[in-house]
Parts: sequence; structure tokens; C-alpha cells
Amino acid sequence: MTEYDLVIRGGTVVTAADTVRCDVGVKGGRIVALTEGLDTADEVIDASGKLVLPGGVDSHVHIDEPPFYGVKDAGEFGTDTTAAACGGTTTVIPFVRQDRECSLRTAIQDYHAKAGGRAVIDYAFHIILLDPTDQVLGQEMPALIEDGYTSYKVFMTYDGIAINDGEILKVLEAAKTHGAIVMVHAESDHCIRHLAAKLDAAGATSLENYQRMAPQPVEREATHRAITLAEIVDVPILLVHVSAAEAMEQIRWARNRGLKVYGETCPQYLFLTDDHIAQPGWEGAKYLCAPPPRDTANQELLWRALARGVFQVLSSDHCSSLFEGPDGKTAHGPDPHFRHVPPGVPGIEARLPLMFSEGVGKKRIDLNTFVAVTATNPAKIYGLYPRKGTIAVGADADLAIWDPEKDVTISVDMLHENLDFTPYEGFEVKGWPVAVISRGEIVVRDGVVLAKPGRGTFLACERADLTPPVGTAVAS
Ligand code: DUC
Ligand code: ZN
Ligand code: ZN
Repeated sequence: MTEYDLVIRGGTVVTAADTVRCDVGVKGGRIVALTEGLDTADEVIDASGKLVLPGGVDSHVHIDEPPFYGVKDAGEFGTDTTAAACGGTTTVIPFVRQDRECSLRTAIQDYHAKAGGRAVIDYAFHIILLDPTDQVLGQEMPALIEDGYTSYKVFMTYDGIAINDGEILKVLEAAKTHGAIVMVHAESDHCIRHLAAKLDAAGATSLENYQRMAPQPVEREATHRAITLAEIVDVPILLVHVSAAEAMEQIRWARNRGLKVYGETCPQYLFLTDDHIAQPGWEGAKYLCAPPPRDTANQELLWRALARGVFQVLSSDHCSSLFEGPDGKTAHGPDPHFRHVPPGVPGIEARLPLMFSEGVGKKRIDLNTFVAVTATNPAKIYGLYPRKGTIAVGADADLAIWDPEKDVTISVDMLHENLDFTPYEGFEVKGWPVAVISRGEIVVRDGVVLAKPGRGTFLACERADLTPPVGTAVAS
């Protein structure tokens, strides 16, 4: 019997803290050795000239959710976890969306049925709270937290999805009592309704008007309000999909006051702008998400905030509506109307290559920060660390071996997302994972998917680990 099932030899191993030349020895799905000169393995991967990174943790993805704006997801757990793996991600955390008057347990069972037998990488679940009754918060939530569902998302906007401030306070109190982390979609519903009604009345309904319905103050106000509610309850929160400087400034302000307020941004806010959505006809629907992407000046401010630790998490917020057809973003015709396009863009596969190329390659963030925001921090915040999100003895052998010189032009044809478009069509990136390993098994090699559907397993999350360096104060 050989000492190791797999040895990755001669690569540069990178974690959120260190960059070292060493081999990685894997046995029984876990990392068991990190040292030079490992041999005697059943399988050896030569990683010389390559980077060995923790597999990515994409902690904000929407997979196989109920229809949104009347449009259902084209992706399911098989397609979307395959796409994730091809882009170097080895753990995803999708959402369970509670239906009104339905128990959380029932909703969770439905999602287990969707994921089991299909997922090719490991997954946990967040829960979207639409109906935070006393029964849900007092009875179901505590039991679910013990079972590994420790993160809950609330919305401050959308018909039938938003909850009010009083309900958010109750959710935060329950999270504090039982030890959950609350994710907040922060956009002011009243402001959006007011602005949308004015635009409608003026007949300004083409897609170029979308960002006029939700300008930065709409996000800034809700972000500040969410921070205030969390401060009053004295509980950590995480603001998801932060799009721009004004909301980001609220997070920095809060943290510098010692509040446990964390932030996530996404590729669409670093690579897309409102000009993409303002294109004539339906074209802009490919880029339409909520909050809207802003302008290039904001992109640079978000990059700087990522580099300085204002944001802890960089996730895809992957949504998988098609562009064309009866289940597409363009389904509610005949004319494009900014209120009728389901918001959300795909990105589960391109997330890491885009960030590696434009972030590390262009020296906007260093390699360790790349690992921190795309793998280690989300694993810590959502209670999966150190099993996931790092390279350490005892951790799961979830690894992505990157060729930092590989040139790829992103196009819908080479992605695995089961969609008819990508907002990143034609983007040229340098660097792509050439082998992706999940619990010691090579799931993707040189672009070939080797994983069997259903090999991915459910991960029960612990409570958040918010110890430094997650969320230390940030320089202005
Ligand atoms: N919020 C998300 O988190 N994702 C897509 C759309 C939205 O509003
Ligand atoms: Zn959201
Ligand atoms: Zn989302």
C-alpha cells in the first residue's frame, strides 16, 4: 500500500496567509502532508510552474430556485456545480427559499432532493426568510442551526420577498440568541417603488432606465439602516452584493466603529457598468442585476476596498435565467421594460478566472487576498473552516491547480452553465485551473469533467468564525 492516494508535486502552495513551495500529500480525501520530497503515491500530479490554491468557496449562488419574475432557472445542481468545478470552485452555498406559510424544514428537504444525486462538489445551504413568524424564529431556527443551517438571508426589497424593519429586528434577535449569521439584501423598497412609478408615468421604461430606479442612495440608505438595526441588537451581519462606493463607505464606517459588519461584492460590480444595461433593445437584459452595476470609477473604488479588507467575500451571486425563450430574461415582451426582467447574472464558472486575471494579474489584489476573499473568508464566515477554504493538514483535499499563464477567451460555448449567454462574452483572461480536486478526487482535468453526478455531499455548517483577520478595522 502506498503512503498517499495522491501527491501534488512541485507546485507553489498558496493560502490566505502564506505562499510556499511544497508538495501536498492526500490520503482518504484529506490533506495529510505538506512538505517537500513526497513520493510513493497511487497518483502524482506534476504541478511545477503551477499554483496550488484551495478550491474556491462560492458562498452566494442561486441554484434551482422557484421561478423569479415568472422565470425559472435553466441550471440545476448538476450543471451548476459542474460549471463551478470547471472554474476552480469546490464548495457552493446556494439558497433555500422558504415559501410563505411553509415550514423551513419542508423547504430544506426539497432542496436536498434537488441537490442529492446531482451535485458534483460539496454544498451547504443558506435559508432565505420570507415569513419570519414566531414559530419559525423560536422553534425551527434553533433546531436548524444545530443541524448545520447557520446563515439566513433577508431582503429589504421585492414584492412578496421583502420583510419590514420590525421583522428584520426579530430575525436579528433570533440570530443573536441562537448564533446565526444574517445576510442582508440592502435596497430601499420605498425608494425603488417611488422612482419606478415616476419612470413608468414618464414612459421611461426601456432598460437604460433601470439604474435610475435604484441609484446609489437607494442602496446606501438601506445599508445604513441594516447596520443600525444590527447595532441596536448587537449582532453581526453581512451585506451581500455591494455594488458601489456609497454602500461600501457605510460598511467601512461601521467597522471602524467596532461593529461586526461584513461585506460581499461580486464580479458584476467589478467588470460591468450601467452602460452594459443601457444598450438598445433587449441586449441590456444580459447584464441586469440588483443592485445595478455602476460606473468605472466605482469599479476602481471596489477593487481598492477589496485590497484593503473592507470586503471579506467575493462571490458570484450566480443566477441562471436564459436570455431567449419562454423561460428567458426576455420572456415578458414584446418591448423591454426594466421592471419585467428578472435581475441576476450567471458567473459561477468565470468568477475565479476573472478575479485571478484582473485582480492578481493586474496587481489590484495580491494572491493571498484572492484566496482569502474567494475561499478562506467565506468558509470561516459560514462555518466551514478549516475543513474547507484552506490548505492545511487535516483539511479536505479541495484544491485547484492553476496555470497562471493559460490564456482563455471566455465565451458561452466553453462554459458549462447550460445557458445561452454570459455577461463576460469575449473577456480575455490569463490563468485558469488545469486540475480541480474535491476530497482528493480529481473532478476536472484539462477541461475534462471526470466527476460523477451525485458525488457532492451536504456540509453542515458550524457557527461563524469571525476571528481576525476577518473583519478587522479598515484604513480610510
Ligand atoms: N438578489 C440576489 O441576491 N441575487 C439575485 C437577485 C437579487 O436581488
Ligand atoms: Zn439579493
Ligand atoms: Zn443572490
